[in-house]
This record gives sequence, structure tokens and C-alpha cells, in this order.
Amino acid sequence: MRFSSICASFSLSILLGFASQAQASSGLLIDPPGFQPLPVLSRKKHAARDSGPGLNFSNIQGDILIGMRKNKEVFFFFGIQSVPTFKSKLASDIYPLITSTAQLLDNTTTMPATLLNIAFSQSGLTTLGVSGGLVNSSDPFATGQANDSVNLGDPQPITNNWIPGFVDTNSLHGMFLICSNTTENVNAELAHIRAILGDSIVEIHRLHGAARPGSEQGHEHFGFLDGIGQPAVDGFSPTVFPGQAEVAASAILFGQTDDSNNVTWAQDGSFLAFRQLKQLVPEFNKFLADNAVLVPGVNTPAEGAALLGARMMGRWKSGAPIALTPLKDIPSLGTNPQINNDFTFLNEVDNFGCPFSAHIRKTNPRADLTGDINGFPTHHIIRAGIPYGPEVTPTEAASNTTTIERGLAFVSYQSSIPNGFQFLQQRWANNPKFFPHPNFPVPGFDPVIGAFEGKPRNVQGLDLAHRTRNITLYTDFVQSRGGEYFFAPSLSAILTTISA
Ligand code: N7H
Repeated sequence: MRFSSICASFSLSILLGFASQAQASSGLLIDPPGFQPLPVLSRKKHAARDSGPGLNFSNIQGDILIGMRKNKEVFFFFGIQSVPTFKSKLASDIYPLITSTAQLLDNTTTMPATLLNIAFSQSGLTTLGVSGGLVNSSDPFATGQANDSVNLGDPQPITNNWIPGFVDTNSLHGMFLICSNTTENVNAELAHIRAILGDSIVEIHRLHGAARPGSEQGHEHFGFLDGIGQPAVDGFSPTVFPGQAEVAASAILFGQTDDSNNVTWAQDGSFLAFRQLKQLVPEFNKFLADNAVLVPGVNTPAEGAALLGARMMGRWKSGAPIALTPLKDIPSLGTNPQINNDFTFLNEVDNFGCPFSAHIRKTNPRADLTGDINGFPTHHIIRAGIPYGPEVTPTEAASNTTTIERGLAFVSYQSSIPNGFQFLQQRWANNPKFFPHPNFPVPGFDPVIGAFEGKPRNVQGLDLAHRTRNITLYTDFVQSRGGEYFFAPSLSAILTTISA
């Protein structure tokens, strides 16, 4: 790993500690059972876990490494109207408000009440005059997500389903991410920022996310615990849990290696893939009930419906991996981070436990590809999304029909969009031939996120009694409302490059 001289001054006082989640109680972050603990980044002296020079946590924006732990969040998408005013206000008034990883996780100070982060699209960087080879011109970050929509399997034309603000990739320049423990705090911070920036920006789109209530906290709208399959990042994660992939920081953060096509100003930044993914929850529940996987003498129809959902996902709603418990949910296997990733798929070659098509096997094939639990080192992402929209209403549940939009505000961080989000969606989830094991050469689409431009999708392995049978899904239970690719720069880059 390399340390730039700009960054070094920020990081000298911040070293990685080993205590567990002291900060998570502040309310800004949630702490559902089953999640891996976050490190405490203490100013007090602790030895770093890896022997490298360490990551510059004062320079890395706070949202990048913490995962799916936000309580309330607003995503505010904007276009820049006046470049000089925007730059000057960014440097003088916004920059001091931006939350670093060190600030968020430093146990020697009070955790900030609100997290503020910022990210820019390629057209935003171009508008601001930030030039110079972050990526090559054919990279999806450079061309924008609307131009990548065919690769992502979105139904065409995208104007039918996409939020209008995401369609025009030239006008969407940036996004603010604001998190707190209450919606009032989030709104107050947004109002503050808008007052600072005035007419220099224009709102393009806004999406409010919130952790689900009560015992559903940490679960997405289908009901599954979400955020436990995250890689441990070298130099950040305090420990590597059994079965957890361990990745170099360079998989997530830009410019961490000497051999990368390095652009110095961009070091410590990360590419952010945003997708507004609508979920048809009542329709999904009806599909599970109608196609329950019944095992005589073992499960009831309701348990059979849950088993089908678990086979689609690769985990039960509790988070328990079906690779460890194929027929019955054992919630304690989901809520214990020592156990909930402790499987490899290496001997799972008969579609009995976790089918090859299951969402978690498609998006993280573990030892399938390489025989090694770390899988393919460059195809890991940190997921940092949050559910949006209200709970399913009794009327929607009774009619098996979605009438109010809800879903996942999907966010992933990676050091390359083509290796990270785009690869997982296009090459794995949308590819019926992945992973081509000789027993099941065409396992079908990922039944959760696999997309085929809205056309019916075949999935193999859901029917336990006939494990080569294809089941055709006529409804996409997850539907794209569009999104954009952004770059979340380091704090030093915001001050010295973006604002300059
Ligand atoms: Fe997925 N879900 O709740 O149904 N995801 N995901 N995802 N996902 C995972 O491991 C879900 C989406 C990954 O390491 C779980 O935390 C939903 C996209 C990856 O074992 C659950 C949506 C992409 C993993 C869900 C959605 C991914 C993962 C299991 C959209 C990338 C880790 C819990 C609405 C292109 C796999 C967990 C591993 C896990 C759900 C989207 C990727 C329950 C609802 C778009 C890498």
C-alpha cells in the first residue's frame, strides 16, 4: 500500500484499535445481531492489524467502509448551476461538514449527530473542470449508468421505468448522502446545505431511506437480514470472521497500489454505484406461497414458502445460510458472525443445499471459482444501501399487489465499477450460464436481482425434489428505477482538487 504525502499528515494520529462497536449506540448507526463489528479508530495508541502503513481514515469519507448500518438516510441528487459559487462554498462551508471514517468511528470524541458525504458523477467532474484519466473513456463511470442500462439487463427504453433525473446522465452532477438517527436531523442538515449552496445547485432527485422498524431492523423489505455477507477489508476490519472473504483495501479504495493506473488526487476515494431498486413484496410473498417447497414430514406450507425464499436467496430470513441448514431455519446461525459466513460452497455441487443460482452464490461464489474462500479478489464490493419506502400495508398484503413504491436504495463501493457492481450484475447475476458446474451447466438467472430486460427468466435448483428443473419467473420482484455511478473522493481531494 502507498501513502501519499498529502494524506500522511491526516493519519498520523489515527491508528486502528480492536475494541468492538462502542459507537453503534449513538443512533446514527444501527447494530443488528449478525453484523461484523466495526473497528474503533482511536487516537490512543493501538497496533494496526496488518503490517502496512495503514489506511488514512481521516481522509476516507465515512460511508465507504461501514456497510449497511445507517438508521435514516437521504440521498440528494443535484446538478451544478454555478461552478464558481459551488466550488467556493464547497471549500469554505461544506468541506468542514463532511464526515470522515475517523470522525465516525473515533471513540475518543462524541460521534457526530449527522453523517454527511458527497460524491460526483463523471459529468459532475467534467463540469467542475476536474480532468485527467480516473478511468478510460469506455468505463461505465465515464459513460454513465443510463448508457450501461442494456448491460445491466434493464427493460428498454429506460424512460418507461427509470426516474427521469437518472435518464439524463449529463445533468446529474453529484449526490449528498446524509444519515442520522432521525428524519428531522437528516432534513435539517439537508436544509442547511441547500441554504449554503443556494442557487449554485438544483435538485434532481431525492430518496429517503430508513432502517425497518422493530425486530425488522437490519432486514430489507422481503424480510431478509441484509449486510452480513461483507468482505473484511485489510487495514480496516478488526478481525476476519470464519468464512469471510478478506480483501485488500485496493479492492474498495482507489489508488492503494503502486502498480494501479494511479491518479494521485483520487487516492482514498471510491467508486459508488447507486441503484434505486423497487421491490414487489406482496407479489414475492404470493410467489413463495404458491410454489412452496414442501418436504413431507419436515415442513408446513408456510415453512415451505420460507424454504423457497431461502433457496432463492441462499439464506433464511434470519440470515442463517442454507448451506449450513438446508431444510429448517436456525436463527442462531444467522445472528452469530462467528458462524453466519462459515461455509465455502466447495462441496455443494448437487443443488441440495445452496443452489448455484441463489443470490448469495451468484454474487459471491466463494470457493466455486478458485477453490479459495476469498473467491476472485477483485470482484468484491462493500454494500452500503438502506431500505426505502413504507412497510407493506394490509390492503397491499390482502390484494398481493404493490401500490406504494418501496425497495432498496442500493449503494456499493468498489475501486472499479467494471470489476465490482457492473461485473456482479452483468456477468454473474444476469448470466444463466454462471457458475457452469458440470452437474448444472446452466444454473439460470439470479432469481432475486438477475435481469433480462423484463423478459421471463429461468432458474434452476429451486425445486428440491427436481433439482435440474427450470422454474420460469414471469415477474421481476426487484425492478430497476435507475441510478448513476459516482466517485466519492477523499477529503483532501474535495479541498484541493474538486474545489480548486
Ligand atoms: Fe444482494 N435481499 O435482501 O434480498 N443480498 N440484494 N445485491 N448481495 C444479499 O449476505 C438483496 C444486490 C450482493 O457475500 C443478501 O448480507 C436485495 C445487488 C452481495 O455471501 C440478501 C437486493 C448486488 C451479497 C440480499 C439486492 C448484490 C449480497 C444476504 C435488491 C450486486 C453478499 C445477506 C433489491 C450487483 C453475498 C448478506 C455473500 C447478499 C438481498 C441487490 C450483491 C438478503 C433485496 C444489485 C455481493
